[in-house]
Amino acid sequence: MDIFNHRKNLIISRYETLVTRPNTPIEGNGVYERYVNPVITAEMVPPYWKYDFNPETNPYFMERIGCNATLNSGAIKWNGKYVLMVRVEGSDRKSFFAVAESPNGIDNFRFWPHPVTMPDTDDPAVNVYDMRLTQHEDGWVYGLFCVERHDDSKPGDLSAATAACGIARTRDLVNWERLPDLKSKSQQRNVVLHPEFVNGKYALYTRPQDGFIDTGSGGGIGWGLVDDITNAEVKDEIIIDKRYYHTIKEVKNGEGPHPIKTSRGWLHLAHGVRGCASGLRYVLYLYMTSLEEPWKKIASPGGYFMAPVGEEYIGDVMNVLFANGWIADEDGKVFIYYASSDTRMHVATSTVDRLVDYCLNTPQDGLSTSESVKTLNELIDRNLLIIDK
Ligand code: BGC
Ligand code: BMA
Repeated sequence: MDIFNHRKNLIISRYETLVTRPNTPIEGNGVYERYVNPVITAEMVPPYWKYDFNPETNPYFMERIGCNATLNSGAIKWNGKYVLMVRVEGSDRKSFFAVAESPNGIDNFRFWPHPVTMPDTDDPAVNVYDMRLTQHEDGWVYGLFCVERHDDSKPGDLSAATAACGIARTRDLVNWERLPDLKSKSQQRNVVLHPEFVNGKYALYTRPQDGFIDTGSGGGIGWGLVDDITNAEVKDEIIIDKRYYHTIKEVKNGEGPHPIKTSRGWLHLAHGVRGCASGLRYVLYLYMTSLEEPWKKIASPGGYFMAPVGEEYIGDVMNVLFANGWIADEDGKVFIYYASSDTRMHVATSTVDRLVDYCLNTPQDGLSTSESVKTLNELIDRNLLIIDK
């Protein structure tokens, strides 16, 4: 067989093996189950996105367009399928959005034929990433994402950037209407649209920041109301989940996907960041807010919910778990889609009941060693009474 056909068959069969391999859960701490395989990797992007399939123009069947990573994905249940809005990053460092769907949420994810063509505003972005999908009660599906541009006020600095929240909406996940970027007093990343109107207004989880990387002196996860989503402006922001010294969210935190409505309150998934000698460490945590007043925190389990393990530590940006998508099924099962080290997508599963139990019964962070030891001793003492009998 000639090189072209030999390589073409090899690449297609490797791809098919990867996308059809079954995934199995790993019994863990009881709060959630991880899975043996990642759900989407750069190798699972269709070969016809990477290779020129014409033997005349690509006799060696060489890759023409490289894919670097598949990460931080939004998620939605769509026509009975589990659908991810994947952040695909090319080998040129540009991210774009592409839809991948699975019949069961844990394996057999396949990309739709084309990536999303996201319209620009009149101030085009250099890079877009990390879309949160919200099926809003107004009938639209919204995608909110980070829009990154060079900071032209610093012409000599090629790393100077600004971050803003891009807003677009769709009825089919294919054709998108781009709305103006969010106007607010500061730069923004990790902005998320709440699925319901609150006092007749659109409600946003925000993350005000002083600079492109620094969240600055203020801070944490914010909340603001918007009158008109087609010209969105947050005038007043309050902080609903603060950062604290010597916690998993000392340096930054940000809302993940929009919260899940439960009978006990809104269940939130977020990321927390701390600095260490090897850079920033990103972990996931949960919290809950009141059903009636989603800006009021009612549960704040201490510590992280998930942190990297094994190969999750390794990738483009080491020591990072990041999640901006989850799906709650009608039967209460929850699919948590998280990326490891800005490289690949994974799933973890749990249930609304277990996650709410986790939030309401995990001790809070007492903010000091003494408090942590006190909390630990209380559990040990209660257990020893039972175990000794
Ligand atoms: C990267 C993001 C990152 C951000 C802040 C962007 O250029 O694409 O992944 O979160 O910088 O570090
Ligand atoms: C950011 C996020 C993500 C990324 C993370 C780690 O601030 O918005 O895009 O996963 O940093 O690089």
